[in-house]
Amino acid sequence: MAQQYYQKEIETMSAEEMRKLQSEKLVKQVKHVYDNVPYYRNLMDEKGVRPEDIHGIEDLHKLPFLSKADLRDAYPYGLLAKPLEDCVRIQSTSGTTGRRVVAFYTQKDIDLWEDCCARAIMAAGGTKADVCQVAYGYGLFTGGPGLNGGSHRVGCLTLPMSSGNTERQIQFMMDLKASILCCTPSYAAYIGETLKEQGYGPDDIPLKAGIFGAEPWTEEMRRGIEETLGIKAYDIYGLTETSGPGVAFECSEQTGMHINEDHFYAEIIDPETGEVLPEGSKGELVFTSLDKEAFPLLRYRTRDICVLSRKKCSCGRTLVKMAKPMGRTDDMLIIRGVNVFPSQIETVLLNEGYQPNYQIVVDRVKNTDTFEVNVEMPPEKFTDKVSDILTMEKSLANALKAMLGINPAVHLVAPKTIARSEGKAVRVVDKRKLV
Ligand code: DLL
Repeated sequence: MAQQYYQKEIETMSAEEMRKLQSEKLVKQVKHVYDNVPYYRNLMDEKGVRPEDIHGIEDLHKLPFLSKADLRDAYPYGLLAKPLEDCVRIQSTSGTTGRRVVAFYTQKDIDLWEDCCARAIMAAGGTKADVCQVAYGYGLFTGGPGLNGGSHRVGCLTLPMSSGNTERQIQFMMDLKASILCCTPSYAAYIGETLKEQGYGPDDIPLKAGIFGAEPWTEEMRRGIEETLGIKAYDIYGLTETSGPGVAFECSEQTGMHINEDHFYAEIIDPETGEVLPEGSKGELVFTSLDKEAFPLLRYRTRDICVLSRKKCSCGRTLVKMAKPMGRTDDMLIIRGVNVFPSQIETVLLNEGYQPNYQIVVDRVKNTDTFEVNVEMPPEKFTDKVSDILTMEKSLANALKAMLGINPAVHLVAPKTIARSEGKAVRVVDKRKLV
């Protein structure tokens, strides 16, 4: 396949030129943040570092880290670096108010983000002749809006489907001859299975490529999707905090994702000590947004475990590559594309009058995540009347849905039947083999 680039000059820039560009941007960005974000200014002051100490990327390690806890402390406006009147959009993660990340964008931030997604679409072979079906969720989640914007920039005919309603997805895909599908890998697999059940083989399906991300997926899953849909499946990575999808994207080589490092500088650190590790080491991925205006995070700890590589890539891009994330340093689960923390479940249980004796069981059946929460009935609520149990389960499921945004299957079990642990409680049983 002839290589297509959205911004060739940047995507194939020499390492020296890239470092120069990053350094120039970093110096400006640190000043912008120091002048406009008192929260981060305090962190810098505490560490005794001033904007004048940062002359380029070589000084990045002097800056303090930002973590999800900082985002929580500063919610909602504490990390905003532009007046609200200059902001045009928010996007957000799922979760409670406390856990929710609200990211702000100026128009320039949106432009930059959409450029990143356009690079991903063109790396997957997309051109203005393509019909791009965007089946990521639209709304607060960044998946739909991000890929939608990227698709427009490439000039594809964009089908803004959002997720769900699989029958309709298939109808539009077939009738309008969608050639690129953007959604989570588990939804792609589900769409593939449904097409197969309806009698469509890979040659009957108009798709040529898929851009799948937002959750971990394996090489086996990739092969399965590629075979069923008759496509090449590309990985895409991102997080709400840094803008959304398109922080990194795969090219035809399919050996890791190129990081859009002219916008997001990546470091790998030892999660225990914070020490910056050399290329090729496994550790926590940390991003510095080099030119975002409204919500510029410096040295943001993603909690994703990853490895970076600067090996030459056959696609011609010189952008550093990240491996598929290999897990997380926290207990966040991604279930059906939604970020779920066990502590959120615990909060609901306590609010609803239950003890925190519970276990979360996650599995993947027919490429769709299943999500069960087994909870002990407290002795004072104990009943063996089936209708009462069903009512209690339903009410707890509703409370969990309200908190998490996805529906668990709740099973109430008799008091003292969930195994007690002598060490760390095993709260999560994840049967999906994702890495
Ligand atoms: O998932 C943004 C996104 C949308 C990425 C569409 C790709 C496509 P959040 O909901 O904030 O944002 O979740 C971010 O999801 O820290 C990773 O743990 C995980 N993640 C995202 N992409 C991948 C991927 C979006 N390709 C969190 N592989 C991140 C594995 C991924 N994990």
